[in-house]
Amino acid sequence: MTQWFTESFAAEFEKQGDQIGRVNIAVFGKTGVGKSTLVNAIFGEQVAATGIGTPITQGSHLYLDRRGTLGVIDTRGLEIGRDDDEIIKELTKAVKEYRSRPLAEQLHVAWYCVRGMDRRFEDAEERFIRKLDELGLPVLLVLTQVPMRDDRFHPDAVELARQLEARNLPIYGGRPFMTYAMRDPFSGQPPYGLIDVLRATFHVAPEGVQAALVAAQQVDADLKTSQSNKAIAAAVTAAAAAAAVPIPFSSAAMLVPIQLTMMARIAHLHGLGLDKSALLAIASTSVATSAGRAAASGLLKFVPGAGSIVGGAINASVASGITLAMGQAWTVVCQRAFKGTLPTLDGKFDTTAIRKLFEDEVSKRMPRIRRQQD
Ligand SMILES: Nc1nc2c(ncn2[C@@H]2O[C@H](COP(=O)(O)OP(=O)(O)OP(=O)(O)O)[C@@H](O)[C@H]2O)c(=O)[nH]1
Ligand SMILES: [Mg+2]
Repeated sequence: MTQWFTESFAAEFEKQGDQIGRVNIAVFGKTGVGKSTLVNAIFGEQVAATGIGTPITQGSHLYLDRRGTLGVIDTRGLEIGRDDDEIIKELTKAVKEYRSRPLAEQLHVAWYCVRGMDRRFEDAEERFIRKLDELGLPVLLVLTQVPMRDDRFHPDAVELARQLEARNLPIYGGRPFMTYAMRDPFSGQPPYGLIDVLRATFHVAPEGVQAALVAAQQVDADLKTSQSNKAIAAAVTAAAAAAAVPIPFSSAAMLVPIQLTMMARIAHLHGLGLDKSALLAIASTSVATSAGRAAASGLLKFVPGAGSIVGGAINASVASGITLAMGQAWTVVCQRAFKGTLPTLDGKFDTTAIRKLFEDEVSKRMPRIRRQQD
């Protein structure tokens, strides 16, 4: 049973990974402004600092670093304000070349970074931003390393932002985002503004790569929940449809692939790898202790309360109700995995406690379903 489950989950996990694809973000700005620091703060991995990556087109100074659902495009060896023609030439070539490729291969969003305390912004930078816009890339302008105190941004950064706004640049929102990406141990300045940059990026990214962005980012747990709710809604609809079809065998079994898809997708959205996801899914749905039971009897059997009401055929509202409860309970488990707050025992996941957590979350949502069945 565990093996069947693990294999099915792994297959579905891979499929969902392919479907989620990748979001590709191009990051520009002068050297040392904090591009890599910003990327790392939002995506949590040492993506931009690694220095590995491949030229995005032959002989190009534009490099693509790929990590799962995220691609970051960075310039190396060229500088804005000095080598603009070269960068723009390479970028134009890349954008054109990439346009005919699948969505996950295209460039989706550009961030242009300026250090907030640099009191100047060059015309060459403005030309560069306008060029990005002409190439069809949505542009976010980010002011980096902006000190903040008593809810006020540093006046010099405010002044720079005002000047930038007056340039009427083709940027999202018409104004820059104020950010501080990494705590400064000396001043104690905490990071801020990252969620705003992320949400704006989500807003301008093509719909087809939004899930990839949600999966890759590490700063906005709520965005992971809301995107998970979409996966749950799709599963609920599919479950109702499956239960509504009169078939000669248990409708409950029909729900298994639907729920596996849902669980795999939600795990991806929380950035959990296959090993961790499969382990948590097994712990949650108790399949590990139910060896010998036929797979066809469905995951529902392993959900407390559900087994008793699922004799065989189930109606559409029960099917959707249980799928909803499972999806929401699984989201709670994934949220806690993402935040690192799942119960552990001797440094490992406490599977008994995790099962109890999942079951409690399902039970909370079950009374309504039981009543509908009566
Ligand atoms: N405390 C703090 N330091 C920062 C922040 N942003 C950048 N820095 C520091 O500024 C320096 C340059 O940051 P990077 O992120 O490497 O800058 P970059 O734009 O990627 O630079 P290049 O890759 O050379 O183009 C590093 O020492 C960072 O630690 C920040 O938000 N807070
Ligand atoms: Mg860098």
